[in-house]
Amino acid sequence: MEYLLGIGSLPPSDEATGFLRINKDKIYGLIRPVDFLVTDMNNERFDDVFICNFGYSKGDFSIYKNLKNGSYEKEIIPTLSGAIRMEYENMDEEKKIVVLFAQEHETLMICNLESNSFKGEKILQFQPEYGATDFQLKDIDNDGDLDVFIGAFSINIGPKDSDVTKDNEISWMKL
Ligand SMILES: [Ca+2]
Ligand SMILES: [Ca+2]
Repeated sequence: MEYLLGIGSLPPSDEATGFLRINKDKIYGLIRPVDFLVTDMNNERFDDVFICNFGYSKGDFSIYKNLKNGSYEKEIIPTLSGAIRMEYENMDEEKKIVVLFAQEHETLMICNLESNSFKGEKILQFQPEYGATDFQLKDIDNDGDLDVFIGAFSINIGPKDSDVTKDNEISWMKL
């Protein structure tokens, strides 16, 4: 399988001009998509796709369910802009989707499959100026439970414009 993700508008925008090409099929109308993950989430032998539609003021994290005829049906998990990265991992003996939202929401969310539909649960949230950019799930202390590394680019604004300072930060938290 070959995949190509097109962001559409690179500068901040709510234009739905992004796309994901899957071999000869295409999912159109994506709002600045920046990450995707392919998996057969309902074990029907047809791959479904999770997409981070980062957007600007609008955006979402969604699953596109494979309708087995070359088309996909979108189901929004949360309507929230800034979805930037996701991971699919075994947690508590279940496969779960973990999604990071930037764009002032600065939120880490776990999505669980309930009654054939995904529900997002917020597990961490930072200040709007946090500037989350990336994360990784690793069992850092070898206790059998995944922990999370979060990379952030925060902007601390001082009393004058000239006092703007920028810091890079990596945080580590137990999930
Ligand atoms: Ca499927
Ligand atoms: Ca651990």
